[in-house]
Amino acid sequence: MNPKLLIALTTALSLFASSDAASNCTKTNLRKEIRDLTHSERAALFAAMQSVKNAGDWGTFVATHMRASAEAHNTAVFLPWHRCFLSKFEQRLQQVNPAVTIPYWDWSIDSQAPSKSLIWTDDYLGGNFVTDQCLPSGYLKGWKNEQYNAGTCLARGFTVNETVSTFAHPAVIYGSLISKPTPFSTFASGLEDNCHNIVHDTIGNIMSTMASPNDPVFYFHHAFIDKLWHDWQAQPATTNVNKYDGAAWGTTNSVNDYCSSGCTVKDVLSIDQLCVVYQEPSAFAISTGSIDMGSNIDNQNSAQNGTIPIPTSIIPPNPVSDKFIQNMGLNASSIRSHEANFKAVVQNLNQAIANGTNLSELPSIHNRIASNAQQFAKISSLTFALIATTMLLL
Ligand SMILES: [Cu+2]
Repeated sequence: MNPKLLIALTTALSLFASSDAASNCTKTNLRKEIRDLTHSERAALFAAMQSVKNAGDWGTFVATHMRASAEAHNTAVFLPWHRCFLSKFEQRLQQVNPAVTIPYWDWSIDSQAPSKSLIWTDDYLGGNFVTDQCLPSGYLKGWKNEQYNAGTCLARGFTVNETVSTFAHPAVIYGSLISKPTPFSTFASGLEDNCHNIVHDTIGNIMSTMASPNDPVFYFHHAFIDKLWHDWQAQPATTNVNKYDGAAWGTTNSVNDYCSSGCTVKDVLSIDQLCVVYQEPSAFAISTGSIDMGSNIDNQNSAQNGTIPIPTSIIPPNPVSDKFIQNMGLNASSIRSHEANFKAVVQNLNQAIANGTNLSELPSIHNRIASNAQQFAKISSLTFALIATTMLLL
């Protein structure tokens, strides 16, 4: 390659990288919505996962999570423990392929009909929520569980419950959870109980146990939970990034708390410390979902997934099953009261919709679209800088 071109490329790329993660990062772990990975990025991701599995290390992560059952759930360290866990797992994938990062699954895009998501196809995670048979095709073909029910098929149980619950709608997540000024523990316990649990419970099978990291969707789900924490931390005009407390669980906590996933809380409070950057979902990713995001996207929805109903009002998630609460050793009364509050928030929102508020007019959705536009502008300015520098040097 022409050395001048190389310098131009390096300059432009370093300008781009330095605008994102913390300045002491040698590389940025850009985490994208899973539907925004290219075909070759997906192939590289699942190849790295297969390699970690073949090397015998997959089960080590499952075991770490199982040991942390009481420590890392329904406690103040829930969010930092899992942020650290994801980072360690990402580092393990990067030992196989340094270019791989963990994508997140923005299940709020699919919230009104999660079993119809594009991610349950062979290009992504495969499906098999009809039987308990091993996945017959796709990247995870024939995968077996480790550490718990070891040797049984990796399977999902959507239809076991007959009624597939909805997940939290983005208008509710962004409008009522992310943008509300609350103590950390109020936010974190609401996020865990109202948004996080039902995804595990609804997907079912191994995902509704503490051995859930057996299913790669665990990592994509938790990356989204981690992104939502970051979204809350990044709210303008707040100091949310430094917030951490245990009041909601009646415990005294400090940022010196240690997480058995391998980090001290203060070392993971900001995703900058892990050199992670979350990219907002593209219009394409949003268009594949089952939420009401405005007429253009509704039309794309109908074209792509004729069977997905577009709601005229938001359907709140079902309460998680008693079995799930038992399996996970959780606190039923705390969960039930969070669920009741959340249902009331959804009912208020539905009332607003009935009174003429268009879902696409909600501030949350505008924010996300504006944020996509900003990213586009950033990438455009990178392209411009690249072209300009190249032309100067040639
Ligand atoms: Cu967990």
